[in-house]
Amino acid sequence: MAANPHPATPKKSAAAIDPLDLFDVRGSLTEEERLVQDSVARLVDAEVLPVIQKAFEEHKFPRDLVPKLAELGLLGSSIHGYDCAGLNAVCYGLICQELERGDSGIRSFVSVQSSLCMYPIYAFGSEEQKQKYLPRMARGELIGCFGLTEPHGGSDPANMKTHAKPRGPDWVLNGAKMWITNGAIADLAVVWAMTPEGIRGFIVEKGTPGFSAPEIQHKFSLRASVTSALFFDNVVVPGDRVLPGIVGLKGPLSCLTQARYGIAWGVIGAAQACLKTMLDYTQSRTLFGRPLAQNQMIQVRLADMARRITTAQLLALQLGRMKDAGTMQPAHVSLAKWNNVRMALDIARDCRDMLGGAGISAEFPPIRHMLNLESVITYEGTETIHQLTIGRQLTGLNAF
Ligand code: TGC
Ligand code: FAD
Repeated sequence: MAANPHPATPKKSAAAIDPLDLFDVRGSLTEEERLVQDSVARLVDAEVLPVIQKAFEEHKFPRDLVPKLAELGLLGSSIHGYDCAGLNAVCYGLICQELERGDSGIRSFVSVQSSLCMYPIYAFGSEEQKQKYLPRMARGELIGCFGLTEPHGGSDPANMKTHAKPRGPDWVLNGAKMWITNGAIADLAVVWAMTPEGIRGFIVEKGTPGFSAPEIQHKFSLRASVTSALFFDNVVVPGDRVLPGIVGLKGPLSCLTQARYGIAWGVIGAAQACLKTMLDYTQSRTLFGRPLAQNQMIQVRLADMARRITTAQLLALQLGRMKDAGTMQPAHVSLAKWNNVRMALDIARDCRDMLGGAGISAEFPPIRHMLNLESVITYEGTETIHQLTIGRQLTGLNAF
């Protein structure tokens, strides 16, 4: 028999390509980075996914997770010394990604503890402050929060009303902060206040007279995370609780750069969780005599999600490599936060729709991720703030 002149191209098994990692970002990771990702993934599968739906429905942060997060070294994981893990930026990104595959609220807890409370103490604190707070925060014995946003407008923190006046060796703090993650459960708050010299950071401990942190109830988003107001009524802060290493808006903004970096990775996890749900669901649901997945429109929508997740993954990995190389700038972080959160929110909304009526049930994760991502697109700089940051970078003109 004559040989077939057109033999079928040998097909590579489709199983060799991970639908949630089409361009094999994992193949570009070091062994340590893969180990970190795998250990956090196991924690999320074993400890977060079984409890998160109930926690979200009950509007309750699953606090039992804190010692487990600490045990894995996930609190202040990028800090060197002070009982912290000293991992690189890509590892921190992967930690955020896996945690947010579980829920944005759990990633938020770790973002705030690590990037917004431990980081400023590490970067701008005295040696005594670092020794006093960082090891206990790494062990999860102390919980921190970060007070920058004020009720009259968070996008423009330069227009800050909360102020601190010197009185002898101490400071007297007055004002209010709004929408503060971890506030009501925090043992300490890093609070930014206007002083005669400019904006400065203060460590305010729970129980200080005149300081209160009531929880904000009735949220439809980040329900498994604690969000609070902070009030300061003539709060006396001892002189050794001011962060000595920074004066000016650059202080809080550089903390935001750390946290926004983690968010750019984190939201990939939320999007992956939504796409995974749909890959399973569209295979098993039969409509018009065929699986939902066997419709061109459905495949186009799934393909578009995979395309957007892939570009977000490549952006995050390059951002992480730049951060580790010391070349990352705030505008890079703005672009990644904007692109990746928009990607995840659009995907979560589309997945919610493709589930039909079932999409409004807590039984399927997309609506929970979608509602969470409505906060994530607002906090750490709204989408507009990041667009204007890129615009300013491109044109050299300030449109804020
Ligand atoms: P601008 O003149 O641009 O900057 C003042 C100084 O800061 C420096 N700088 C930065 N440094 C580090 N990282 C950044 N991202 C920085 N952006 C600016 C800048 O070089 C300058 O330094 P210097 O030495 O010249 O003084 O300040 P601006 O008043 O024009 O404001 C710019 C703008 C609008 C981008 C900024 O105000 C902003 O980012 N607004 C958004 C505020 C925001 O994101 N708030 C977030 C609150 S925290 C939060 O949401 C936590 S949610 C956590 C969770 O649960 O996960
Ligand atoms: P505003 O600043 O009032 O903005 C309102 C609208 O105006 C937005 O759409 C914005 O994009 C738009 N806008 C603003 N300026 C311009 C402009 N120049 N041109 C065009 N449009 C503009 N803050 C903390 O300090 N610590 C925390 O831990 C923290 N956790 C949070 C947790 C949650 C769940 C949420 C929802 C928020 C949290 N925030 C926290 C606050 C968050 O950072 C702010 O909500 C955010 O920065 C926006 O501020 P705002 O809500 O006051 O909105």
